[in-house]
Amino acid sequence: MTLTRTRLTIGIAAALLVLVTALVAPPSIGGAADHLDSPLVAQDGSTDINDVYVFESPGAADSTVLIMTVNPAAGVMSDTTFNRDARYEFLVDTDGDAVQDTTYEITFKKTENGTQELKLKTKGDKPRLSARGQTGEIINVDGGGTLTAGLYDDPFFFDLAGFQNELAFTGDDFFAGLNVSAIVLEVPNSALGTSGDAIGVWARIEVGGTQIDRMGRPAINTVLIPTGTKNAFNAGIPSNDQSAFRDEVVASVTALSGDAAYAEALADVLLPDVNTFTIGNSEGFLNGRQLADDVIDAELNVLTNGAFTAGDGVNANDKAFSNVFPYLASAHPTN
Ligand SMILES: [Ca+2]
Ligand SMILES: [Ca+2]
Ligand SMILES: [Ca+2]
Ligand SMILES: [Ca+2]
Repeated sequence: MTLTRTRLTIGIAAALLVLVTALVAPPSIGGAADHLDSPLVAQDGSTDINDVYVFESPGAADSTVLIMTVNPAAGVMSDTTFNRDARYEFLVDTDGDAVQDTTYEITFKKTENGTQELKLKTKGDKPRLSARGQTGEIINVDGGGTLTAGLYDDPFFFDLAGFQNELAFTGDDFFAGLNVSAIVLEVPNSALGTSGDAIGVWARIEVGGTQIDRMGRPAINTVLIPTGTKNAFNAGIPSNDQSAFRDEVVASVTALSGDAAYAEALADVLLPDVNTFTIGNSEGFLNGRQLADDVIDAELNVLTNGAFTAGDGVNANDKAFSNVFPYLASAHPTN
């Protein structure tokens, strides 16, 4: 390695370390995809969105799968139940203005005999999907599709300790053995639009009319938004992202890549913070996000403008994903 490249690598590591040191506070799980990403969400895991996935159904090319996970380290640091006062929402923009045209809202009742009743309803101008059932059940959706909610293996994989140790990655998956609570909704493509259409998908959680968390792509808030702005980002809406958070994203990407012009261009891709997805397209990230996508390696590469290519050494989840609904791996044993 030349001296220049060594300096560059050290510079990137130092820049990342500055960001990480600034952004990551105890508990140490902070700094993951979107686990414990702001002071507000860290108070209650059941309203902390960890990750959002959007992908073509492996079993049915005419269907799209939407997943959100909450309760980081469920059963250890978080509860294993959903918040009965919260609205869990998947939002879908079908006309490119980063404003939702259809919202799938899931709500839960109190825990009885170990399960919670849940209800799906649709708001907006697309066909109405609705469902009612219990956590842990596979529920048929009226209007087409399938819904479930419950405890699963955390599908996110990342050498978080290595990241926090100046990118000294050892390939140790910090999330191995940990669970999350997940909501999995598979919908007919016809409910979203026409095959080939580009849509934007994100998730949000509201309690009592206040938006606690929202997320599109992984690690946008965690890595690119400064600590003092994280609650505001989570309270924001994608259609305001360019005006409200562009300066922060450009500053962070400039620090990581050393290239202000590159940062300006990338800010046009990263904001608004939605998963862009082409209906009927089976590719993964950045076309939506599939469970097995190594999004951390992809983002380390993109954010450093190709300077950091090694990845974190964790290339897959600790448990195999399934090709059938709900696609997630089963929960690890809990005590
Ligand atoms: Ca979060
Ligand atoms: Ca729209
Ligand atoms: Ca896992
Ligand atoms: Ca990786």
